[in-house]
Amino acid sequence: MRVLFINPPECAASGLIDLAEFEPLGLEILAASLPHHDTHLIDLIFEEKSVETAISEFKPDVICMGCFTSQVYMVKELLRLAKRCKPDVVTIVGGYHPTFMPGDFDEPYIDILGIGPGVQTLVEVIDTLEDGGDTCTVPGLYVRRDGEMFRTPARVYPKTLDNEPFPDRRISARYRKKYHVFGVGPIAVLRTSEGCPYRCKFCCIWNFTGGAYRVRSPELVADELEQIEEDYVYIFDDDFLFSRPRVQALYDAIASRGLKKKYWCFGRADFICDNTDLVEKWAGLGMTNVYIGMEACTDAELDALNKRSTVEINTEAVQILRRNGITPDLGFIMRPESTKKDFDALLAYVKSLGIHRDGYAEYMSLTPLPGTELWDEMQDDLVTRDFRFFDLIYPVLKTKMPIKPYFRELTKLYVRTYLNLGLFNRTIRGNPLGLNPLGTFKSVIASAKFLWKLLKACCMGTRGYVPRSFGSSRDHAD
Ligand code: B12
Ligand code: SF4
Repeated sequence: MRVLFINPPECAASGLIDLAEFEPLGLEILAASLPHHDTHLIDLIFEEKSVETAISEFKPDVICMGCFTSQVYMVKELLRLAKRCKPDVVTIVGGYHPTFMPGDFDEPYIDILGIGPGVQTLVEVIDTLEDGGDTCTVPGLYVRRDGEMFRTPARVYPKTLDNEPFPDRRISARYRKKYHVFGVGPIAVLRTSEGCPYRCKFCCIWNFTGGAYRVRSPELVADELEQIEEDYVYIFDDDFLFSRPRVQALYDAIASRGLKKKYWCFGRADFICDNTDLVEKWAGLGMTNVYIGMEACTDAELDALNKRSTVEINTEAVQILRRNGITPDLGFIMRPESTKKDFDALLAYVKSLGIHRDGYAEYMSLTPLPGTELWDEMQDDLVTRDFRFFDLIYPVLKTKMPIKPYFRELTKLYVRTYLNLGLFNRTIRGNPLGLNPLGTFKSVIASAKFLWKLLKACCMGTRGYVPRSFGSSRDHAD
């Protein structure tokens, strides 16, 4: 069968996509699982092609899209156009939003929803379609039948990722030189595990895999790395630094092959503090950046988020990374009840860490994404259900401070610690050989545009934050 994968363009209100542009790893893995079919990718982040043109060129039997929460309207619109243009094409959508909010896709132009991790599910769906069988027999789906969405039995997943194929990076070949993070690239992405053993209240990742944490064997990870041409590799595991024996085994497998690459990853502070020897080893192997979800600057807030870390541990982890020449990338979450005092305390904390000199920090507003514990708890506190605003920066929960002063404090955090001339400096100093000129240009412009958006929001509230492309369709007022 001819299967067209479409990666949607920028959808979130923050408009930050140019800051970091990655290969659509999920779609590449799905394409790799269909070796006996014709597969093709259109990445609308880089191409302004219409769905109609893509369909007339590739003539697909099936169109597949993944969907985060912020992408839901865009993905639906693209599938609506696809069905109008080719009524017999089978439209399938999977990923986070369909898994947690299947009702949002109950539309005549959507035929099938994939629930949870998609490899085995998609293989069975495509084979069934080819054989003219009934997709209602395939586990892990919602299938449109007689105008209703029919839920098939839940899927049982294998215990490891070892039988999943390596991503088919040929489908993204024509975009690969463009992939970058903050201008560093070309960068590839790699996934060695799926899911997370922790249970943070604001995170939907562990729920997406039904609580499971599945890993790929270190030797297979090294095999995949050997096939990656790029010098930079972002390890997309939700929590790469989790199990000491595994991080050691991955180090051994990669080091023994003599692979010379620069790595970025996500990791927890407690692991870094408990395993300084491994941090040192990975720094020697080429680890240049580690993103830590710091979340807060008080233990009480960390406890409330079920983060299972402390300020002392978080602070020490940043120092350990720095001692090993690794750039700390930090994420913080502002609560809706935050006051000016809380913003000031966070600013003082981040400055004490020296992030304004040689790291990155992002400040998010607590967002109850579908699939999180918060989503169930905080329905009454939402000020909007327009999912384009669920970009983790816009405060979708009722804030204690009025919206304009809230934005002023948020902007101050960004300006004082990140969105300043030091950004350019840090990009160059951190990765002198890997600079991707176009990526650097795009990320600097994206940062400037984001700063402008924040400044407008400080003066105009929500109106200043809304991109022009949204029209007047937002459902909430300041
Ligand atoms: C890399 C990344 C990005 C990249 C995008 C990379 C890309 N090209 O896809 C960037 C930086 C641009 C990004 C941006 C955002 N992201 Co992001 N991102 C991630 C991250 C860390 C990894 C994604 C990934 O590649 N995973 C690995 C691949 C293999 O998994 P996958 O794509 O999900 O695919 C699997 C399944 O979902 C499923 N599947 C996917 N598509 C399909 C299609 C079909 C037909 C089927 C059957 C199955 C299926 O099968 C695949 C294989 O198992 C995830 C965390 C995570 N664990 O996923 C967050 C995550 C997806 N992001 C998230 C969010 C909130 C955002 C932002 C809104 C804000 C932000 N600050 O990050 C923006 C929105 C962007 C937009 N355009 O609207 C949330 C989404 C939650 C939700 N409910 O939607 C996540 C889960 C992080 C989190 N902890 O909450 N992100
Ligand atoms: S926030 Fe990080 S540590 Fe917490 S559950 Fe999500 S991926 Fe795991």
